[in-house]
Amino acid sequence: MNRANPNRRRVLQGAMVAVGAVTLRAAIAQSEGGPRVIEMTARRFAYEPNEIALKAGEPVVIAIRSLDFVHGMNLPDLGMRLDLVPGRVTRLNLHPKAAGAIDFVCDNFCGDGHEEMHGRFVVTA
Ligand SMILES: [Cu+2]
Repeated sequence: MNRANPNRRRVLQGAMVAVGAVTLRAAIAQSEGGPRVIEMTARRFAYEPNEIALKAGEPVVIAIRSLDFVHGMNLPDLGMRLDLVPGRVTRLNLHPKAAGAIDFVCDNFCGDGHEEMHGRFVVTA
C-alpha cells in the first residue's frame, strides 16, 4: 500500500523555501550588474536621505541599513512594508511607472521621535 508520507508536506515546504532562496540570490546578483543602487540608512528618528528623486521608467534598488534598531518601512502607496534589521542590508526594488510621490514611514515604534520618521520618493517623468 502506498500511503501518503506524513513528511511530504514538510518536504514540499522545504523545497519551496530552497527555490525562494535561489530566486533571491538571482535577484541580488542581477541588481549588482543592473539597476542603479541608492544607499539609505535608518536610525532614530530619520531615514538618510529622507527624500530621493527617481525617474519614471528607471528601475532602482534602495539598499537600506539600519544603524541602531529594527525600524520599519511602510509604503502604503505600494501596499508593502519591510523590516530594517541592523547588520543586514534590506533591498527595496522600485520601478516607478509614472510621476508622483511614494511616501514611507517607520511603522515599528522606535522611541519619542518615531512619529517624525518618514520620507518620500519623488518620481519625475
Ligand atoms: Cu523608527
